[in-house]
Amino acid sequence: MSELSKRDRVFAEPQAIVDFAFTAAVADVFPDMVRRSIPGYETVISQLGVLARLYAQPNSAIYDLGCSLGAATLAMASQVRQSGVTYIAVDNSEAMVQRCEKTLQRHLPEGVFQLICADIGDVPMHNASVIVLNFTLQFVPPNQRLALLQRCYEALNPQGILILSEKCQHADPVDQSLLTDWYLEFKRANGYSELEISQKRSALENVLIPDTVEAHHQRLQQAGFARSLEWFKDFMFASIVAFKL
Ligand code: GEK
Repeated sequence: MSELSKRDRVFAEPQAIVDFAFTAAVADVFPDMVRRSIPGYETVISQLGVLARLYAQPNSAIYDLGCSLGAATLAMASQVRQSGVTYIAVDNSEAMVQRCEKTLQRHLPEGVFQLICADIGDVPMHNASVIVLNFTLQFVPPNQRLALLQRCYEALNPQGILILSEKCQHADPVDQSLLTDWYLEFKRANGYSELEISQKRSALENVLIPDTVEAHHQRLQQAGFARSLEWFKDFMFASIVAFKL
């Protein structure tokens, strides 16, 4: 079995629950973890390539914020045809960045990408045509989210886009409860045990803080984006494209 297809057993054994972190143990099984935990993850990744292909501008930068192992960067780089595009992938987990570097080096020509191990709040951004926050904003403390989106907006060139994918919360409690039940069944169907599901849920409780889709649209507007459009939804996982005019 290749390193990329290792089975996620991070929460398989009973353990003292601490806040979830992107450790080496998580990075080692990450492709399996996201595939079995985020409905539609593979579809979102491949469509990021399609959207980047449409909106990338020649001689601009494409940012992948919270890049993990670089799946979004690779999908975009395989589709974009515009010349002079640089891919800037950022993550603050050393374990992720170490593994991501090997992958990007294997698949992309030298000089086409920069990989930065840092907090996305600290990375200067400019001349961007596409910025991706693929399931990352949900891990940023809520009181820092607007400032980050404002920085994304400032960094984008006119006609640039931000792609924001998130686990969302539903305002209606009945909808929220139905979707939660369906999502739990999705995890069971993907082979996670009740113990794995409940231990991971507790570990994520203070770390992954979801907003409603409406709150995302509102915040994007507040950050300056003229228009935002939800283009993907699978249970409570949604992806939005926000446009800078
Ligand atoms: C993918 N986008 O495969 N600064 C930098 N990185 C951060 C920060 C931060 N403040 N907060 C979290 N991260 C990826 C999947 S995973 C989503 C993204 C998930 C990083 C964190 O280290 C992790 O690698 C990533 O954001 C979130 O398309 O695991 O549900």
